Amino acid sequence: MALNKYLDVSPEVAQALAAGTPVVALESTIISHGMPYPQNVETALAVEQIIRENGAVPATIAVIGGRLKAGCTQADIEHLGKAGTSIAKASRRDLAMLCARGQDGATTVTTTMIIAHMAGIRVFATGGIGGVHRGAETTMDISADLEELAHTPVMVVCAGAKSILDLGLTLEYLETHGVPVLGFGTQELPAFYTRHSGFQVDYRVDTPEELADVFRASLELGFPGGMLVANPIPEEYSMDPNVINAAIEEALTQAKAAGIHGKETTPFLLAKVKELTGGDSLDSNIQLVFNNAKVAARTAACLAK
Ligand code: PSU
Ligand code: MN
Repeated sequence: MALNKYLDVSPEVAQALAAGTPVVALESTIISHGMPYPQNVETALAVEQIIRENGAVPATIAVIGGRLKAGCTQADIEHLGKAGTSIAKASRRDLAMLCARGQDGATTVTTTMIIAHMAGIRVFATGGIGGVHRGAETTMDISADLEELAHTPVMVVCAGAKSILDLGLTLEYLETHGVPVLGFGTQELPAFYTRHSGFQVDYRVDTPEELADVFRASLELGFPGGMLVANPIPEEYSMDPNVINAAIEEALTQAKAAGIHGKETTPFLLAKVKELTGGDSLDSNIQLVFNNAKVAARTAACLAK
């Protein structure tokens, strides 16, 4: 297969793809912008290990020196983790610039999907996706992640979306753009730190086998888009909704007062929520990513059969 001129697939990932071994993509904005050092690096490496334990090969995705990496080395992950927010947060519109200039970029859900698809990777695990922001009816702040889900055939396993977003409008947008939203073991959209949002998803699916069957059917139908799997945080790690919602409200107020906009909004809100809840939200965040990695690896394994 002729791969893209800017793409580097790591030897291990290339070998797995050639052999039909399951592979799971992982994003890197969660490393650079989503968590502090050194927990970000520890978590990224632990997630790779969980994917291996569940029968798949991990492919952490990033842009390094203008090269689209499908399969980062441990040194790449440490670099992304240490550099943190000094690395560009790379969405679809940033990729050409980073490639042309030979620069580094941390990939969001959007660009991780793009690069995974270029490499031939079907399943991707993360924490949370971007969505329609609260107040989007005037700010028009809608994450490019939703558009990418409509256009790129990769299954994204997340823990739902944080209520820094308007979850109802996010679901409406996904419906309009033809993106199936599957609840894993639930009919309710989970709200990242908590298992409940009050919003219903399209379908409840209870096993990785069934997730693989639905995604295979979508590919066989020739649909260009992806699929969103919403996997609730395990009960024992979920947060008190009152605590987390109060932190989110306060973070939104501070973002507005500080005039934060554009690509800074999501990292600002995530950092504030973390600050306001002490270490608790970080612990929950790490655990839900582990949980998503497990489901993604098992689904990739079923898809590879
Ligand atoms: N939501 C989270 N954690 C994250 C992100 C979102 O709970 O780390 C990151 C992901 O990389 C996602 C990006 O793709 O933020 C969305 O940014 P924006 O809202 O600017 O599209
Ligand atoms: Mn935005």
